[in-house]
Amino acid sequence: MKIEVLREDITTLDVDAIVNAANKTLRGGGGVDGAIHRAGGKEILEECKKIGGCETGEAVITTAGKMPAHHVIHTVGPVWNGGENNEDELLQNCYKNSLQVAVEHDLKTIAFPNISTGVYGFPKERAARVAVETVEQKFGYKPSIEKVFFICFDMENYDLYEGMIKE
Ligand code: AR6
Repeated sequence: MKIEVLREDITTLDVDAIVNAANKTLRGGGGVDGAIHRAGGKEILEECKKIGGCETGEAVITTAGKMPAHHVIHTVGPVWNGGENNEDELLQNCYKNSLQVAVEHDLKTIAFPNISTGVYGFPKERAARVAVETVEQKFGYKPSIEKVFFICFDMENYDLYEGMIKE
């Protein structure tokens, strides 16, 4: 079971599942959510509509449509609100519940974007720490996952994750 940090557009990856930093409506949006819906096509939105919505910290799975990945796991990150409003725990839940969904579907490879660090304003270093710690802990219990990719779109996140993984 390995962790790899990549600086890529998540929509191009050929993995079992890419994770989407969605919103509660699951109807698409900007950032990585917009990129995923654009690249995957309308099938994703159709499945999302059937699911209905998703609470913060929870995760649901759909097809990846036209993208090389096989599935999209949609999770809803917390909106940063000063740091004393359960943001860390909710972000942790995003990673835990996405991994849980992957395991339930017997998926081996999963790629995460830097959830909540764009529009939702979560400080990048703190978010990276939560992401890495959560995934590393979870590894011990989840043998069916072989590889987790942290996909960093900007150089700041890439450097943060590279540093933490080396630790
Ligand atoms: N591949 C990988 N990462 C990306 C890509 C991409 N193609 N595009 C952006 N990122 P954000 P959030 C990075 O804002 O903060 C949406 O409107 C980006 O650089 O996409 O969780 C939803 O509908 C950043 O590091 O998600 C919600 O309303 C990271 O993805 C809201 O934004 C997350 O930034 C969610 O906000």
